[in-house]
Amino acid sequence: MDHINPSYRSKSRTKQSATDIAKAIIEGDRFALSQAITLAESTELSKKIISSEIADYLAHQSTNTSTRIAISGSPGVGKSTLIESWGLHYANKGNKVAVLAIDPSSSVTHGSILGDKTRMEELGQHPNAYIRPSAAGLTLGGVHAATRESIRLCESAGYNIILIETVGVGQSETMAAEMSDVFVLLLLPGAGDEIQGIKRGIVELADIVAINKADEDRLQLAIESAKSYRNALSLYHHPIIEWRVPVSMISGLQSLGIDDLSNQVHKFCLVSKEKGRFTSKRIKQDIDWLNKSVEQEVGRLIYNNPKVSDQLEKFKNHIIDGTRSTHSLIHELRLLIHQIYGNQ
Ligand SMILES: Nc1nc2c(ncn2[C@@H]2O[C@H](COP(=O)(O)OP(=O)(O)OP(=O)(O)O)[C@@H](O)[C@H]2O)c(=O)[nH]1
Ligand SMILES: [Mg+2]
Repeated sequence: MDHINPSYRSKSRTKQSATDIAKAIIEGDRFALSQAITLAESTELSKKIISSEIADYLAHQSTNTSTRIAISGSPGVGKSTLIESWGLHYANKGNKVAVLAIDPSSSVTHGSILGDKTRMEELGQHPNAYIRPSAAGLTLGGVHAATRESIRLCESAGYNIILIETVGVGQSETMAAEMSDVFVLLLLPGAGDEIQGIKRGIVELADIVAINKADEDRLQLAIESAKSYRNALSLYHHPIIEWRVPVSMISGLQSLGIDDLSNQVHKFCLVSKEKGRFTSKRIKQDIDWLNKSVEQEVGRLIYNNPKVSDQLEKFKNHIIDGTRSTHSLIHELRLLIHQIYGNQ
């Protein structure tokens, strides 16, 4: 069960300092962990400040040897069902498993992993597991930032297996790749041209491919698709030259092939560590994120500048009535921005 930190629990919410919350997280208090994730998801300035203080406190404290695994694939491919059986597999071996979702659609659907929790019923009750529903109402950048911070917070709380489910197609896969150590792509048994249904770029993100639902009457089809995916992937070079992307067959529903999948993740991390890529990839991910955040923030500031936004509105009308070329409008806008912020 959770540890209860008396100094943390005895204080009312408003009196809890960032240090109280951070200490409670380290002691394994799930409530404090959830509270810190909620703070990380907040757009309120005062909450952002507390969230940053917690993060800073934990940055000095946390020593972890976690594995961040992204699980991706088309809607309905069986990601949540796999996370239930894979998560249980890890949790039963004594690992602490955290499940997070990257859900850019959550502002519309209000957190679809909540629905998925029903597919993770047993895992949700396991003492070694923590499932965090996706936050609703965040912007794309907000989802990215909150998920990254949630990963860190879970690791500080001692979770060493982080399973990240991508929800929806497109943006969430890229985001997951930008914050995971291993990217697992799930595909369905089907003809070789199934690969066309998945964006080529997404296949190229994969470190491990698994043909899911390889059970019952789909088994034969799965064997054939595994073969054709292996052929297709043999033409492609993984960023780690020594790594050949494995294609395995699994069934999340019947817990088949889960050992094999865990072994592949383990092997991939070993190779990645041997090549010195594991840590350097995490550092690169953090630096890329820092750069991206600056771009977003600068963009937002410029966009919200009344001189720019007024001009932008006028320019939109020029596009609607067809009186000016977009090319020249962009040029004029660029000049205006340089005029306001200095031409460097
Ligand atoms: N036969 C079979 N069915 C499966 C398997 N895994 C999942 N399913 C079924 O496929 C459907 C979708 O499963 P989910 O786990 O919700 O799939 P998902 O990828 O998380 O779906 P989204 O979150 O909506 O993108 C459910 O009806 C599952 O019972 C499997 O290994 N074998
Ligand atoms: Mg799901």
